[in-house]
Amino acid sequence: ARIGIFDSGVGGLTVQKAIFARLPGLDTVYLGDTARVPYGSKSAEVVTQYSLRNARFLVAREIELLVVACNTASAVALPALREALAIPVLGVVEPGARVAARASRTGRVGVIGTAGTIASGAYQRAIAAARPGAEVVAAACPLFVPLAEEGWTDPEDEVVRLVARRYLAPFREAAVDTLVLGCTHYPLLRGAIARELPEVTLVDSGDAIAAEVAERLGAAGGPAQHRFFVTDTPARFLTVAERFLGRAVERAEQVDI
Ligand code: DGN
Repeated sequence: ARIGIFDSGVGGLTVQKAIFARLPGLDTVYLGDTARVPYGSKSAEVVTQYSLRNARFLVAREIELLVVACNTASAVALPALREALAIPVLGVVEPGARVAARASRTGRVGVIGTAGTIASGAYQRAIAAARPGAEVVAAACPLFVPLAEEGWTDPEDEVVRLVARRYLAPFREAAVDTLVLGCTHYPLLRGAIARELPEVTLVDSGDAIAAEVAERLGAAGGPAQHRFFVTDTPARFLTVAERFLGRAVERAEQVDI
């Protein structure tokens, strides 16, 4: 089986990493829209337009399932993608919300993401639907994205600690017991987030969607083929990829979509 994965850039490789871990024999085609990143600060209309383009590119590569790895795109573009495509489309929001709803003991659940993801209210609605009566606290943490790409993720680093403390203070005050990492980049900052919220269960939405893909497709026979496409020149993507994917990406093809 072959699936398509798209993201606004390199971040979706954390989702791909989670899919690799569960389904090592699955063929994947990854598209990072590196020419148009970031999506997190753009309007829902424009993110939807970019998402449709990404999806059409991948569908032409004979995929049987589309994974929207980008939380921002999942939050705003899923209905349009499902309407436009004839194959199943999975986004990260619903799986992440369901895992969090199940994991929480108190029903006080936090979610962090880009400005676009949080403003859409998609996680807040999905958590409330999965757990009626849940109290959801949400905050955008946009500076986590450049920190992760820059490789500033060490929980002991002074800058990382200050940024994390400032963003995560509302969750401490609200005494959430579960926090959804609702952005592709945040798993890299897991240690720093855990340092600020030591008692809180952290839910990786990438891991949650990987579990759902595994459930749908079952184990695939290897050896798997992986192809990577980007919309900017590949140099920066290739440099940053290993930190997100946990293994080097040797080749990515630039495409104009
Ligand atoms: N991939 C985006 C997300 O998960 O929301 C983060 C990067 C961005 O576009 N700002």
